Amino acid sequence: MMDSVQDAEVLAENNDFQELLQSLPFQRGTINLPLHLYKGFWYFDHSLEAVMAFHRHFQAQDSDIILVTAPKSGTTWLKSLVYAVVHRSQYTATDQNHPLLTTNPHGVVPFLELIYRNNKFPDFTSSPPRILATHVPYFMLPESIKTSKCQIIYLCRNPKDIFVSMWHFGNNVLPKRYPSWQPISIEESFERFCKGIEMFGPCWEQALEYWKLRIEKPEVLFLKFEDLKADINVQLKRIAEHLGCPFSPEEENRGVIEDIAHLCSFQHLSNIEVNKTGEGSIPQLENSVFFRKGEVGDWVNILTPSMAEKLDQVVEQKLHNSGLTLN
Ligand code: PAP
Repeated sequence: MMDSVQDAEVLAENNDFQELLQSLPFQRGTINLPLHLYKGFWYFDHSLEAVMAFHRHFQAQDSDIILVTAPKSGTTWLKSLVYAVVHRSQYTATDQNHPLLTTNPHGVVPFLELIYRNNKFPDFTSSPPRILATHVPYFMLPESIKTSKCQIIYLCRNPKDIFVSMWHFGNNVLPKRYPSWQPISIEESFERFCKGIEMFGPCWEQALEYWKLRIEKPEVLFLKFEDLKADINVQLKRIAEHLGCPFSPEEENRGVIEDIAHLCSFQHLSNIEVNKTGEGSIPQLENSVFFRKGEVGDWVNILTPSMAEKLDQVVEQKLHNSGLTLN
């Protein structure tokens, strides 16, 4: 009975979605794939459909931990850090059986928009706390997340480094994945990025929304990639405190924080076999595509000074008087 009700709901949603899609502005984005504009943000058609199913059907639990990022802002790192912090009593960071030694971070913390891509009523069987990730703006999160006590961790990154990471990702991944994909010039790609036409973008609009929200919602912890790079131990303490599992003085003395920082470091994770040669943590992608340089300021190697200035201005105009800086 339940199945047939769900089938009917899925059918109706599919029809409504196709109608909606036809009505949305449509353009190729930063890495030259087609994107649709919905309520101020750009999505692939399949991502938008999944995001809408997630929005409608996800039932949050108070113990859930939701990680939110713009693509290429350090999602893989954040997933590994939060997983290691939350599960540290089960697996110490030096445990030879630690799941992060055999599974890519995207395999231990799944994206909600991927869970909902092929199934509008997925079975969430994992035991609490569930750690789940998404790239969506706050207003697209389901009501059940907004009204529950579940914790949200938002991670942002300098948009210039996001662009550069995205540019390399597109050039490395897309020719293999989509043989008909047409490369574009970096100038054209950059122009589109400055207009915010990137998957789940504009990233600065998303960051600003979560930045404002952190004041009224103590459930939101706001992190910056650059702060993680500058002092990972301090940020790990913030994460653990936010999640209600602060490091004890005894753990600090034993070096637990440093061990987690090392386990999840770019140097360590990127050299683990599963992350060098494994694939499929995100469908059709090699795990190695999530590890390139992991640095701050790599944009100087690819953006001209005038490009950098232009993007800084776009972002600064948007963030004006908000107290948030991303550059
Ligand atoms: P997403 O696009 O699926 O959200 P995300 O992890 O945000 O994944 O993107 C990969 C970026 O995170 C890469 O940045 P880069 O191109 O500037 O190098 C990748 O190198 C970086 N990254 C992945 N793991 C780590 C890590 N442990 N520490 C620092 N940076 C990392």
